[in-house]
This record gives sequence, structure tokens and C-alpha cells, in this order.
Amino acid sequence: MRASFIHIADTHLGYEQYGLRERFNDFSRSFWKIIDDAIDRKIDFMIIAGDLFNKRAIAAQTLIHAIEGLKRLKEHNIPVITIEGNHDRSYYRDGISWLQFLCYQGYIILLAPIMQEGAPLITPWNSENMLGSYVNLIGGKVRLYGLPWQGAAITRSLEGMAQALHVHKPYELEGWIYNPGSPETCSVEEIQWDDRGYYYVEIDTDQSEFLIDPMQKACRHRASRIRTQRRPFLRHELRIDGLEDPQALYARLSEYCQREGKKYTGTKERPLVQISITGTLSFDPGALNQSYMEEMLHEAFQPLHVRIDNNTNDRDYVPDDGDLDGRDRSVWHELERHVFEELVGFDARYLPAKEQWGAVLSELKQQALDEEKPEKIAQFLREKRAALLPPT
Ligand SMILES: [Mn+2]
Repeated sequence: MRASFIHIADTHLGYEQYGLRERFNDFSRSFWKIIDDAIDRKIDFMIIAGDLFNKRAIAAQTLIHAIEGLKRLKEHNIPVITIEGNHDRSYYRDGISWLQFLCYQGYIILLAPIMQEGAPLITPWNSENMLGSYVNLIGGKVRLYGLPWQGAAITRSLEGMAQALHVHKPYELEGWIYNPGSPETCSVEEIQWDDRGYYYVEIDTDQSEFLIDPMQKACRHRASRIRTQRRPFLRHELRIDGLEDPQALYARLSEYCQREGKKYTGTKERPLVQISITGTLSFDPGALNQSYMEEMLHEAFQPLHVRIDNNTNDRDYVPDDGDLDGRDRSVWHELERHVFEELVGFDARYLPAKEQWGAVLSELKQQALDEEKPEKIAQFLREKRAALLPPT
């Protein structure tokens, strides 16, 4: 007996990532490309192992896109066998999911075992009530079993293994467990698994050269993982330890732009770019000009979307054990100035004149307590900045 099939999962159709219509289309496109390949290869059937849709309540356009792909498989007499993932379950136990609708319309076979005391019954799939745990294909020569997403129960059934597995990460275990990963990029952490995609599986029960491991029982299938075409997704960690002012940070970002941007100019697929700023900041994060940095990235990458995350830590203030005794009211003023000096000194830009800045902050606080006019306080600060900061 010979057969071939394609195994996909986690297509997440309908996901409008970052609220972008283009991303919504990307997810459909990657699904359709796999269907093109399925038809080219003349496979016998297709498996969708959960999360065809991104969510239970889908938009009409998502359903249209799904049917557009599934219809082509139907026209080529390629059956599609699916299970419900955690994203496409129906709202209520008795409610009808969109997968059940597609099943009812004859586009898919939705395997859903009848449960008895928490355990699935091994019964053939019945097209009348759309229930059953297996289906026979190719004249009864291939039998497919399906279990929907088990939630926390899967952790128990795959004890120890489950921790190492992420559902969108591709993996293979012991020559018979396969997970293709998500064809498009649902979240930034998936970038590290570049060989995500789908499996093209050939079965040949007469061939023994498909042995995967000579120590194991003869394995008569060959599973090839195929990387999907998808939009480039870049993630860069910009470390800022030791950088003394925003200009130094911009220079480092500019270096990255010049180095990496070249690779993406003129490509027809505009990339998604995510920058994560990490490390301990030596200046106030409020001094960073977000739109200036975004502009820099736009110029270098012509991206579809840019995101800059500030994941920096502030320095902790640990008061030193000075000679001043806080219980003595008469030293409070001095103590306050000392704290101001220390805090202001964390910002490298104010460090050279931290004593003067400490005095300025004390004065500002006093003016506010005296209910001085805001314009006057602002004017005082303006003058002090002009005197203490180097001209820019
Ligand atoms: Mn998923």
C-alpha cells in the first residue's frame, strides 16, 4: 500500500496581527500555498491538527478564505481530516463551531470522539451526527484517529515531555510523533524556529528502506518537513548597558539599521521589525524619542510594521549609610539634598553637576510647597538647565 498526505496545524486563519489587514491576508496566503503544494503533489488526504482558525468567533471574510482553500481540495477529491484546537472550540458545549459548519458542508471530516466517563470511545466517525474517533481512507487501508485539544489533560498524558514542547514549535519524537509548527508567525518567539511549516508524508508498506532507526521496528513512512514561505519577521535585542545618553543609543540602533537594512531593501515582502531595548538605563527613559527611532527603522527596512519595546530596568536606589541620622529633624534638609544628588546622578547627563542639581531639586520642591506660580517655577528650571547643562 502506498499513500501520501500533508500534515499541517496552527494555521490561525483570521489572525489580524498588530491590527494589520496585511497580516490577516498573510495567514490566508500561507494556508493557500500549502494547498497548492498538496494539489501539485497529488496527495491522498490532508490533516489539519487543530487551530485552523485563530478564534472561535470568526469574521465572514475568514470563513470565505478558509472555504476558498478547502474548496480546491474538495474539487481534487482530497479529503481533509481535522480536529478542534483550543482556539476553534465552540463557545458552549451544545453550540456549533465553525469547524462543525465546515464539516456539515462537506469540506472537512471533523473527528470528535464520543466521550464516556472522561475517556474517548473508539468508534468509527459517523457523518450523520459528525461524531467518532476514527475514519478509514483509501479503501480501508489507512485509518486515522483524532482527539481534540485536551487542554491540561495532555500534560498528564505526555508527562515530562509536555514541558519541553511548545505547541507552535516543530518537533519530532521517536520516529512517530510529529508537530509541524505554525506556518505563519503567530508570535515573536516563534522566529527562533525557522524550519516551521508542514509535513509531506509518504507511506509505503512494501518498502523497508524507509527505516529511520535500524534499532527500532521497521518504519514504513517518510516525513519531510517543508518550511513555509512567510513574511520576514525580525527581532533584535538592543543592549544599552554603558550607553550614557539617548544619542549613543540612537547611534547603536543606526548601526543595526545599516547592517541589517541592506538585506531587506527592494524585497517585495516588507518585513515586520521588533526591537527590544534591554539592559540598565543610565538616563531617564522619558528622554528617548520613540518616533525618531521608529523613523530610523522605517527608513532602513521599509517595514510593514515596527515595534519598539522598552524592556530596560531602572537602577535601584540603595541609600548609603551616611553619617546623617534621619531621626534628627534638623538634618532632614541635608538628607533630602543627599538623596536628590544620588538619584539625579543615576542619569549620566546630570552626573557631572549632581551637587548643583540636588540643590535645584530642593529649591523646586520648596517653591511648589510655597504654591509659587507654575510659570515662575518653569522659568527657574529653564535658567538652571541653561546654566548647568552643556549647550546642545
Ligand atoms: Mn495554535
